[in-house]
Amino acid sequence: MPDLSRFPITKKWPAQHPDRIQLYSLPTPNGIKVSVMLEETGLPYEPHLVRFDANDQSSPEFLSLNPYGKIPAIIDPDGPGGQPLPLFESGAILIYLADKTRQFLPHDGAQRYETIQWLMFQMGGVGPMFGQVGFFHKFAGKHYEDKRPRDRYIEESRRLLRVLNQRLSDRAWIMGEDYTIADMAILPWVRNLIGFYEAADLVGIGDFPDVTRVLHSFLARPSVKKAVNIPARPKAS
Ligand SMILES: N[C@@H](CCC(=O)N[C@@H](CS)C(=O)NCC(=O)O)C(=O)O
Repeated sequence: MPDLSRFPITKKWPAQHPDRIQLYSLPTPNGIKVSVMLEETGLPYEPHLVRFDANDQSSPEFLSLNPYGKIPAIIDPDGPGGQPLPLFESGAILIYLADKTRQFLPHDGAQRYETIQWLMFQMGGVGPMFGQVGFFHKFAGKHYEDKRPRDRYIEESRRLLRVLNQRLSDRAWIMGEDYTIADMAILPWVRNLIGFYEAADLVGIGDFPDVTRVLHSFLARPSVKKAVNIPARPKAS
């Protein structure tokens, strides 16, 4: 049985199954990406809930794994060379799990880099811009009198949606017939923009029908249906 005791995070979130991938997360768009990948690949894993309402992400134990204090993060007890591998940043985790399982990312050739290109489009564009729409529309920023920052992020988000809509206009998934980690990274953010952030009208989602078509295909997948609630949030009392 692997010994994970050298990772301080296991003091706060003990591993019941140290032979499984340890997932530290919450079902936010970045968290869901990794839960979807774990469900799709069938890798055995143990989810641990990181509660933002308790500021768990800023605890010394969590920061020992990700000094940036953001979910998701993992420890794979069976990493390269059979040694435990701690990893944060959802894009890096997706590439790692894809390489480990040889699923959802071509192993070599041009298609590999094209898939990574779209993954980076999400990491550098979709996530940060949609996230700012959330801040200025739904959270603290909605009280700001000056609407120019909000409008800037709406415009940037529309620009990203335009690119996605064009890409998807003649494709089932971002990479065509093959469902990949690029879809797993991008679609949870579209779901969040029009769902939790309630920004569908604001960004004019009706202008991007191919994005919503592919979002529905994604949400219909059994693994996705399950993953959007992993790790389970505590029941409201
Ligand atoms: N680039 C990071 C971003 C992760 C991220 O922003 N996570 C958010 C939840 S979606 C978070 O942990 N926020 C808590 C905080 O900022 O304190 C990744 O993709 O993993």
